[in-house]
Amino acid sequence: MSNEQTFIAIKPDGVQRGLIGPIISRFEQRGFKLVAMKLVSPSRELLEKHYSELADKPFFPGLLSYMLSGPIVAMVWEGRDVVKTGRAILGATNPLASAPGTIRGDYAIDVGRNVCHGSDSVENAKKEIALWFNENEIQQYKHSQFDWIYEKP
Ligand code: IDP
Ligand code: MG
Repeated sequence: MSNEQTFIAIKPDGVQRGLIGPIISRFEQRGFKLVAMKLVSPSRELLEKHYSELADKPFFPGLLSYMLSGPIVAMVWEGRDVVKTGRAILGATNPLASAPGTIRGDYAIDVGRNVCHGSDSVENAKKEIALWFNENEIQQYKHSQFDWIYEKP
């Protein structure tokens, strides 16, 4: 399927450190299609929902303060296998374990300042996209490069 979608976010440290362009470029240059993007300051309630699976973790309060510390670039990227491949582009959760060439492996050191977020499954991607975006914020268009990126639709 070339229309799989994932939720990718540039966290407050990524925005403040001038990494919006480089992070977007990695997804663009790989061939994925941007279908939604906004610079947002999410509410605590939204972030509690977004990270609900981590509510019991000792780092949860710190994670919420981190995510509330400045604006976030929220995006939806579309393309074949984009959920799994998006995670590979991001690198491991702990940047010290991320391979060079990944976003976290090139731009981050601490797990609590790992500059980006990406959905970890197709199911969670659907939930996260619905949490962060209204349906009318998701664009539908043909990517001009489509036939140069995919052998078969
Ligand atoms: P992921 O972002 O790679 O999917 P998750 O396990 O879902 O990783 O954790 C969500 C976020 O919580 C991480 O990206 C990171 O910012 C933060 N986090 C995870 N583990 C730790 C930790 O041990 N200390 C501090 N922050 C953590
Ligand atoms: Mg996660």
